[in-house]
Amino acid sequence: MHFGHHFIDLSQPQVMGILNVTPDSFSDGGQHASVQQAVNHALQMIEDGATFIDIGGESTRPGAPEVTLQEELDRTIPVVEAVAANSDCVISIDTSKPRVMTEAVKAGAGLINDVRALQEPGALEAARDANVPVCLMHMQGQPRTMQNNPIYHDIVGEVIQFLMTRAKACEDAGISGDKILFDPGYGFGKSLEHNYALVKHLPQLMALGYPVLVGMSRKSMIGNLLDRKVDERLAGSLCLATIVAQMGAQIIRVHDVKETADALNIVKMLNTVK
Ligand code: 7PJ
Repeated sequence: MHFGHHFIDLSQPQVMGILNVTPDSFSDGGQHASVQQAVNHALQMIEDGATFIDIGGESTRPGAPEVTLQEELDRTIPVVEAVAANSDCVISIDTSKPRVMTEAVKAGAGLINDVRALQEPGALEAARDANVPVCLMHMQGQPRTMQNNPIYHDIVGEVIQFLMTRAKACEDAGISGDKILFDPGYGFGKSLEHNYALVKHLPQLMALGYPVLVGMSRKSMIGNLLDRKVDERLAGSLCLATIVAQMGAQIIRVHDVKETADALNIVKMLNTVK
């Protein structure tokens, strides 16, 4: 699949490293220091085996405050520019705001990753004009309140229905089907059982024919099941990454790139050995 000027072979699972550029993710050193810190982190993740670097300036954790357009531009664009200038990875911009999509792609991003699946006004048009692939993610509700008693009649069917509807909206807006990825949105308005049903039945989502991106790294679906704090979720994260890679998921979005790359290299070996 083409991501801007990069071609990435999605027949083997790829690692996407998470680069948060929210203020709480940096020690206080001002704008330049934080950009340099972000670039160093990105370069380390690339060395560790990341093909994609996902840059996000809006925290979508349950209860996180909203961020203004200017703030999000100020956080993300200098980092996109600096990572693009210093590396050869595919930069993904994690945003729902059309202006951020446009500016990030101008600055070198090759993928738009939108947890709101291009539902914000102007987002479909911005993504079409940016002419890079888009990852459409399922979410029930809004980040602030999405974990308050999420309800589904048929979790897998409803997620599939939503993503197919958004893919149709994309194609109607002029975004071709070969530029679309799907993501079931683990942790976004889902109970523990909903999340694990979406792991178990991921092959149903894969069968729709769009490449699948998944993000489960360090999430509550691990912490709540195993009673582990955020910094104790590596084993659970690797287990889930391995399971979905074995099912054929194409892109795995993680914090712990080196460890995940090891796990995925074992899956790749099993995919290739005679
Ligand atoms: C996801 C994401 C995810 C995609 C976040 C966190 C929350 N984008 N952005 N999929 N999660 N596509 O990493 O804990 O699961 S932010």
